[in-house]
Amino acid sequence: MRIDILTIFPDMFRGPFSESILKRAVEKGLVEICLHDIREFASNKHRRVDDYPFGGGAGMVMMIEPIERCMESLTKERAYDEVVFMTPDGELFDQPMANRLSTFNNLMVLCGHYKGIDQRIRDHLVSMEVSIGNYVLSGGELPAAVMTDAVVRLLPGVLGDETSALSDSFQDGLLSPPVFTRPAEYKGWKVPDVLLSGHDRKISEWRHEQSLERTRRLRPGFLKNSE
Ligand code: 6GU
Repeated sequence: MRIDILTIFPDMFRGPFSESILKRAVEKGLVEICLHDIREFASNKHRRVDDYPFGGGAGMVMMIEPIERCMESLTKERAYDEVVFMTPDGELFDQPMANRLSTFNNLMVLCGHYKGIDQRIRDHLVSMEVSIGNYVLSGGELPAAVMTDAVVRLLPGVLGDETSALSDSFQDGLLSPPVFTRPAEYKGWKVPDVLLSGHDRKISEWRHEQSLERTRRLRPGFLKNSE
């Protein structure tokens, strides 16, 4: 899979993409993450990428031209499954959406600023708008990094244990059961006996019951949708 990210702040991604699972996925060649600085596509002398809003008002608006030129340099090389614009009024990102995006070959992600991007970009150049939750962030960069993490970890071969993405919280519509490691008792706090019993069937049953109980208590909506 290849993910092209268009941003005026490419450096915001270098931290999250240079550690842990994302870093390993890139090193293994399982995903190619390409950062594109929109500013490099500004044709004017001062490399301006925003301008005053027609009709007046506060704040600057990201201009069409540099974004369109950046997109065109990419679309002439390959076809994209979706061109995503990150915005708080987009479709809410969730696990099913991450699953769908992870099946793509080429994904383009545009980071902009709410109220701050010429509407014609959204109308004509974007195929999908995504939000990561009902709160406002300063730009689409952190949301794009969040979405990228959620998608890349689903790609085959990214997680060490091939089955672990499947047993994730949310993946089967249930929250994960609690986990424990040594010591079996710490300051009188005990690990549930069943986990020490060596009885595989009982352990599976216990974990499933814990998943159900946690889901009922913490995400009752998940169960309502599947019962
Ligand atoms: Cl995608 N962008 C911004 N600026 N804020 C957000 C968001 C996106 N999703 C939640 N808040």
